[in-house]
Amino acid sequence: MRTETGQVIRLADYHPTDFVLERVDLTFELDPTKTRVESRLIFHRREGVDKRAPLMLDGDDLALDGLLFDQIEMDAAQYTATPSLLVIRDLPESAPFEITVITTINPEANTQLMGLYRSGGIYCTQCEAEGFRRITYFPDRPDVLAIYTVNIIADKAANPLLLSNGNFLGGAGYGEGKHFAAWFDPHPKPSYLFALVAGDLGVVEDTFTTLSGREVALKIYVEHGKEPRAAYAMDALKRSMKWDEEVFGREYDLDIFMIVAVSDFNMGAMENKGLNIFNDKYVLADPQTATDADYANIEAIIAHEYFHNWTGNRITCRDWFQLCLKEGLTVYRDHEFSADQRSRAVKRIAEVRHLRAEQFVEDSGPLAHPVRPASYREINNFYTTTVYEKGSEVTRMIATILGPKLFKKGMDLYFDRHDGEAATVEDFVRCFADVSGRDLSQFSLWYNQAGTPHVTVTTDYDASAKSFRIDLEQMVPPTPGQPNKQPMHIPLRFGLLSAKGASLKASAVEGGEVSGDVLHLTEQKQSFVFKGIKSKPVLSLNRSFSAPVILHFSQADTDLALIARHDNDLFCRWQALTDLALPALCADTKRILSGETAADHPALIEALLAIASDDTLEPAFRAQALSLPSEADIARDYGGNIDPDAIHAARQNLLKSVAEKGHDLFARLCTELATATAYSPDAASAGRRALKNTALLYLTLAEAGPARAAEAYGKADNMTDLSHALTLLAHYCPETEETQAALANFEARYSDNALVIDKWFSIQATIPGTDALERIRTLMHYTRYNAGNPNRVRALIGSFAFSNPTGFHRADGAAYDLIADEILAIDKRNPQLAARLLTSMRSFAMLESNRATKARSALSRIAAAQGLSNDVQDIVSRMLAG
Ligand code: B3K
Ligand code: ZN
Repeated sequence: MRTETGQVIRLADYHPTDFVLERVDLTFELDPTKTRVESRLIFHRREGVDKRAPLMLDGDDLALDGLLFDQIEMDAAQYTATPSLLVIRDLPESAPFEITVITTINPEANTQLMGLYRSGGIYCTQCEAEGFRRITYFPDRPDVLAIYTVNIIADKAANPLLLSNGNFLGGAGYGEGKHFAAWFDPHPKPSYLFALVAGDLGVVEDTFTTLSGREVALKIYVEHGKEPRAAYAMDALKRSMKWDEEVFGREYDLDIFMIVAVSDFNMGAMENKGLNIFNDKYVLADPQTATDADYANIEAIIAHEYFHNWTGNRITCRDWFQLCLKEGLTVYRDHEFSADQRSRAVKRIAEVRHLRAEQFVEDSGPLAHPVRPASYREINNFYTTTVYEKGSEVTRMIATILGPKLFKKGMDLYFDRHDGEAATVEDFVRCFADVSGRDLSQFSLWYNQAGTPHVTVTTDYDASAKSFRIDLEQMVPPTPGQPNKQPMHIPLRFGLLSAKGASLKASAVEGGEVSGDVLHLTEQKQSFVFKGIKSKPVLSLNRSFSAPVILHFSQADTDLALIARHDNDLFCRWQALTDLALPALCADTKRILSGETAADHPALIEALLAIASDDTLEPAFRAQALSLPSEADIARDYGGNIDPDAIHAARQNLLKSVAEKGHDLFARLCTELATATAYSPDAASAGRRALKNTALLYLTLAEAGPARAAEAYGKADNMTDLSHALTLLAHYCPETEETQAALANFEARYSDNALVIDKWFSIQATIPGTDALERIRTLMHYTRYNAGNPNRVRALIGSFAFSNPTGFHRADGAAYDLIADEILAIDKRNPQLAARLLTSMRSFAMLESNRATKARSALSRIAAAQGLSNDVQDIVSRMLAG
């Protein structure tokens, strides 16, 4: 809705509704432009509430077509209806009563993709967070739980399929070519979990037998002809259902579980009870069209939405401030699932890379907010990496502090105690405090204090006393609205290594709490002293990234090299390589800026190649180790006054040096890892492909020509290899004939597959350099680009703005102008998409001053535009204020 000034909603103002909603009975008569919605609601006044208090129902862009009280038309004097609110007065003091609300809505015109809309001829809904109020007037908040019956009436030929939440009750003909279906969901739910789908789709069917022996029908609906591409999603769903039973003791609770894939969707997917709706990008896969990364994403998102059935649906959130209660916890669960299905260490490294690239950036900029915010103007702007990923890390820290047994006990208590309720973060934390007897009040600061804590580490070895001391000091930086912070409870896993890399036994005898291999930093400054350490040890700290903090620890390069070679924590081995590489890359950036050439880094390169050639390590890990810190990683470490061109040059230089020194090794890896067997998406095969393709990247660089990549493009028999080869050609040999030929070949081959053409868009959108902008302009006019489809926009404009530092931040600021124009145009149709795109500029203040000034003026132009959505207005004003 376009509101002039976004109202601020505060957690402190929470109070329950005046009326309790008991039952919801919805009837939809579907029509592309005039869908009639009749909603019968049974309410009673909550005990103790003022007898004259009116019933207030939320709306968004609605017109009231009829209002009945106990089946009788209401007197107009008894209510007031505006597009955003229906107020009904003079209602019974305590007896239950029925209100019938009739609205007519236009799904075809719904370009916001919130509420009921049409995508490719399919009716579908998206109600989280506040989309249900675009369908009918309703107490549209997550603490209003009710039991729903849904009747759907629609033209039978166009909509053979009529779906909603819960179990199917029955259906029949309805005359005039129409038919109807009725659905009943026995589980009380908030309106944001409501869903309806109607249309003509193909289906993939299977069944799952739960631990207690109930058979559940599984159905995945996709466009006709795409059924074979839903097989992997079905397999991931069954594995998710089994895993949740085995690891969390959670069984599914309806007779049927359905997933529908649609092509116009603002996000990845939505966990509507029993009827998940997915962006088709996260359902459809086959070896010819999906990459290993696509398969891994599908597995993770199918799991995530399924896991919401317990963490989100059975136990929901009291209010939107508690969003992390379902999202952070469910991300933690899907991370654990993927870690169990794949390689735990490699998964953890990928998670941390993502956390740092997205959440750490958010947490250090103008949009920083606590995992549980205290206020918001637009809730859709809080589906952030802080709520999701940092929320997951906070859950992980609870598991680290309590240990696996107590964590499980706490989760079980949470499920027992709060099933069927709308809960709070306090409810959740209390379960862990109750089972462990631990005081978690300081720990709870993680939910309320924004900003990534910095932990400074110094160590001292006293040879005569044979004691080793670790001194830690924490600092949580100021963030918008929170100038002063209190010390947090930071659990740091650690280990001590001997000079030969062997693990040393260590238990502290003085200082802060140490439990097992976890140091508990709880004060601003704290020391931990270990006795009986016979020789100077090397400290491996924050193992498996047990706490989402920034460590400042000047470890000697020799110590880092030792950790990289010998630590038994693979995450720390990867981290040590990163800690060797980042300072080198930052120093080279400075050299390049002052007109010098970059330095040689023999020790770093040797450490990288030692890992690359170690056949005892899993290939996926070796691939991760070989992929140097990204340009964005370097920019973060650089700390401010960022010149993306210099960073790019420094990184390219190091890549080339590694490529030259490792040429023979990379050639060997490319040959050895080229498999003759059929493609399989499993993690081990994907890891081998990742290492082979990383080796190919270095070979392409070393040989400075398109031959290798062009050959790989020609030979590729799966999308992972094909899109990688195309990326190498486009990014490293852009002006060559081979590249032009491959781009044209790819386009022609996949012209009928929008999801694959999205890859073609993003590969081209991320070609480094100032020319990128012209390329974007050209591609925007390409017939297969569609500014109304979020996937297309994200593939082209999103990839450019988020993932092409040299192209997007070109010094003349021209790309900022383009993005501002696009944001303003998209905002008129789809505010959520526009607001998300806008966050690509959240770190503009870190750029060198010329670019920062140009970015600021583009942002000011957005802020000054007329008729901005609440979504964009909220983000742009916070960015400019920060
Ligand atoms: N719960 C949804 C996200 C809804 C976003 C609304 N703007 C998907 C998920 O996190 O599982
Ligand atoms: Zn979620």
